[in-house]
Amino acid sequence: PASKLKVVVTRKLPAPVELRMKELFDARLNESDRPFSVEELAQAMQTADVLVPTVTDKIDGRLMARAGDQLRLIAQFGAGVDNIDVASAVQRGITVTNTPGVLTDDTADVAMALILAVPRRMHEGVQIMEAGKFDGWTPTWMMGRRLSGKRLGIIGMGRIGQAVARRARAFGMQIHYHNRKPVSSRIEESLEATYWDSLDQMLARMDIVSINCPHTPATFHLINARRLGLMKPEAYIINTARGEVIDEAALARAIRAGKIAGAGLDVFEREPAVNPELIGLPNVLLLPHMGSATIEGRTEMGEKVIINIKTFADGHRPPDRVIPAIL
Ligand code: 8YV
Repeated sequence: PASKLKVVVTRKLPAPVELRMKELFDARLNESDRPFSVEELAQAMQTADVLVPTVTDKIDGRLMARAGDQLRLIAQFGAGVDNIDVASAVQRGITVTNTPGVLTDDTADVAMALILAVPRRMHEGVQIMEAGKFDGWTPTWMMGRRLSGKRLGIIGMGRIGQAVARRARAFGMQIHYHNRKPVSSRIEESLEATYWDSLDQMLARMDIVSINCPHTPATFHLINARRLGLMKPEAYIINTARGEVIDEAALARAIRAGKIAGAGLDVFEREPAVNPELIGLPNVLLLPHMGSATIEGRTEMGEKVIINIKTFADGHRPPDRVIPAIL
């Protein structure tokens, strides 16, 4: 029964989630604010029936090889599961679940905030005000770029990509997208979205590019120096997905060389490290991986983790099982 399951949670979660976990399971919670070390993770995998990791826990093949036979479920607190070697988990008969859906709107809001803020030079404006450097309005003061009528190219048209598209349409943008395959014609029509089979061709024509795909072997450094070179010099790039999708060093070089106009980034290749070449630029707005950071979202993510664990413990297929083939 669910009540006896030993559930190890690697990070501090919202209090109501932790409370519920303690009621339902033999829950071992992380009281500290720091992540588990590799050894602590390994130990958790050797003793827990269920592991609840987050994006900051790298559960690779080596760690997976040290898992005990009792470990049956890895219930990720998060939508992206690129920190987990899902294929080797499944090979070992370990089910992996995630928490999609409940963070869609929050993450799309942050993407839209960056889409609004970067071309309109918002954070440069904030810096000017905070430095007391507003010397008065002039007709050419702080001119940015208009959004309406511009082309937004979304890479990855899943739940979050579509939510970004809906928001951008309300601001008068034209929606274009690249995906492994086109979305249904119903969705395409409702968004009046144009599908590009060729990412290269799409990139060359977009005013803003938003990354909304998962990080997989196929999307690692999808945006590299060559592809940045295809973009218009007036174009901006926004990333609220995973840092690894962009070659961060190449992005910094492209921005500094004026090959693209700027970037809004919520995620980084080697978090929490940020390429120093990206810091301090007026046309680069950086956020500390806060796309899903709302009280509501993080609580609902925890509730989803609990539902996945309970369903699994009751002998049923958990609602958010991750299937490696579709990654
Ligand atoms: C979380 C995320 O902050 O869900 C994801 O994939 O990136 C964010 O919502 C974090 O990853 C939770 O593990």
